[in-house]
Amino acid sequence: MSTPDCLFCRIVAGEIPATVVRETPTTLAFRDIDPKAPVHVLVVTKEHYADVATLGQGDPALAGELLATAAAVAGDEGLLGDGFRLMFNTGGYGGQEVFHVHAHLLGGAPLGPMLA
Ligand code: DGP
Repeated sequence: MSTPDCLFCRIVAGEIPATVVRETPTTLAFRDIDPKAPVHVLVVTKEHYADVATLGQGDPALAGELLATAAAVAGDEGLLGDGFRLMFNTGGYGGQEVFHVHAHLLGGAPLGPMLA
């Protein structure tokens, strides 16, 4: 089910343009509008879940489909050899700004340690 005032639901619905790099029946991958790495793709479920905790508990199979899409995009973008980062900002302390579950797929250059 989609949520009308959710930004990523509107991207999934095609109401807001995005550079889509992969689509499956249940997931969508598109480039981040403000990339933090040479490759920065967001992978979302088409169905609205607020965050990865809600998704993981509510529909673990769908969470797996999101991961499969992220892995496929990593392959498409040539990231499997050198590696990449896949992360879910979750909630206020996690720095989440858009409350529709999304994985950040980052790569294309050394990213450094996550927690320095
Ligand atoms: P987060 O802090 O994890 O909720 O990250 C939200 C990301 O969404 C952030 O990296 C910027 C990206 N973003 C925000 N608005 C848009 C948009 O309209 N289009 C696209 N493609 N990305 C967006």
